Amino acid sequence: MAIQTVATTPIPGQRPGTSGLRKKVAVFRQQHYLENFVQSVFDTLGDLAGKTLVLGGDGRFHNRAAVHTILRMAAANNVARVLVGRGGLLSTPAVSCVIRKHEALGGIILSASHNPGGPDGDFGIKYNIANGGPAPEGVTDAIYQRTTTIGQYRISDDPDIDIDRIGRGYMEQMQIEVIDPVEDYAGMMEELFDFGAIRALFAGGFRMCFDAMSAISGPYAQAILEGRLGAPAGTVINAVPLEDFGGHHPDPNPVNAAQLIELMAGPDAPDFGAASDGDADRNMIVGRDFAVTPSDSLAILAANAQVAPGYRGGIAGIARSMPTSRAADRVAEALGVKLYETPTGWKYFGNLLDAGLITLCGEESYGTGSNHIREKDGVWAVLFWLNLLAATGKGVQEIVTEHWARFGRNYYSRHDYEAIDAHAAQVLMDDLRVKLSNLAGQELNNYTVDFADDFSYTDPVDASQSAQQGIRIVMTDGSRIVYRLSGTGTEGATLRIYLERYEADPSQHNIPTQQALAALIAIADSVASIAYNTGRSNPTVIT
Ligand code: VG1
Ligand code: CO
Repeated sequence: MAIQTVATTPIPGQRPGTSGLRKKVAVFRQQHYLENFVQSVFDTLGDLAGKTLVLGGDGRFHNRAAVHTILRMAAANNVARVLVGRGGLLSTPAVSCVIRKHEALGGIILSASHNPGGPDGDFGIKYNIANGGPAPEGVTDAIYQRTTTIGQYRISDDPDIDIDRIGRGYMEQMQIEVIDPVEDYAGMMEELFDFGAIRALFAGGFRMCFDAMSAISGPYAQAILEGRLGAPAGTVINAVPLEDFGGHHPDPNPVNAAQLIELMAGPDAPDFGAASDGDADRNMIVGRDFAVTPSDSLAILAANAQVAPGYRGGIAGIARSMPTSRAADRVAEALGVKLYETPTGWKYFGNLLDAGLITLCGEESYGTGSNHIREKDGVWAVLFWLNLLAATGKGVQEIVTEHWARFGRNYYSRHDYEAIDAHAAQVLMDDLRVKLSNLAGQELNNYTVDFADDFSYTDPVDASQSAQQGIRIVMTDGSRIVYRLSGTGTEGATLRIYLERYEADPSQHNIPTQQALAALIAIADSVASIAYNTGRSNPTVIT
């Protein structure tokens, strides 16, 4: 069979965002679209002879077709070996795990993560480097530059190999190994957590519901919870990954995981609830009629890390994305370790983890993880919570309220204005930037502005710089408003407003969140003239 060299021309707009290149499925199905991007990745990587790559995706519509195309392109670009998950499936954390375990050069993940799927939904592609983590900006910039000059791509016309059967095959000179998507990952979880204690918890009648939202966490959660940990069958709901996620929006927050939230609020609620997203790197933790905010979850896991065998040696440091609440900062202080504040997106944690500066990290967007891999990890976070519940014998709400009593509570909420006009969003952000220098010292709604700036970050390891990472208005009491535009959306622009207020007094820890933040919400609206600029009087989603 022959390797074809196909002439192509650059396609505009192939710049990766917060987490890879995400577009509507229809865009990805355009002629040469996927091929141009994949060839640009290969060109950026250089000589691939002798190298191993990992390949898999979250099973959304177009996953299978894309896997076959990428295999044929890898074979034509001299890749020595590809490890592909059976059925073309691998969760994002599993790709990270497999890259590291098998010392691959990197991996290609097919997913648009928390974005909806199906023929009218979104598709995405992301390159991860040898540490198992998302390619840093230097690499994604180089890939993007290549997409602007590309003139041809290479592809084999060998027949597709069977990716539904574990085993080895060849395409051209390239070896393709179809692997069990769950095995390596599940083995790693067993080393990190006290499976004996969690097994005993389930054996004692503890009940949980894990909502996989018809996405890729299902097979992992089933194999680990119902398989290795003995949880009753049916513990995992919506467990089969579907191409359109069964119509679910696989973004685990109280709005989208309404089925789980309703169950957890009902009279016969299980003890513990959890959900994950399209590619299984996010997690939502729920107690009986009680959702844990992701920022609190990070702080609580950090404060209690020693319950898990994998973290008994202690924590080197903690990192959180800038808009994530400062709950973890107080834990870091109590532990006497450093807290790092990074831009939004998991790629910024990679250097800190590689250098051993941090052990745990997280984002407000339902992402939590550690140095075990280089991606956020939904099932890992759920197992960590199970380990904590088993070790303490306490309930979710009890653990959280005790944490607040000890450290204070960071009231926190994110307001998203989705699919607004892209130009209007840009105008709003530009206007805000102009206002920044005059805000300090101003009295707004009983708050005094301490400082206002546009967050920029210098990586402490390689000194790389990232500017314009979110506009923040910080009050003298530490309360904050942060404005950012999403880098994962595929329609117009999405404006995210993050709101945070600290409350030390335990007698004030039971105010409904939106009420506790009402004054800040009003300030956020008036400073940015949101209604005027976007034509919207209310956010699309409040989490
Ligand atoms: C969002 C989240 C961010 C997360 C990213 C990828 O990005 O805010 O915290 O890292 O999604 O998550 P943005 O730019 O839309 O705010 V996933 O699970 O979609 O890969
Ligand atoms: Co995700």
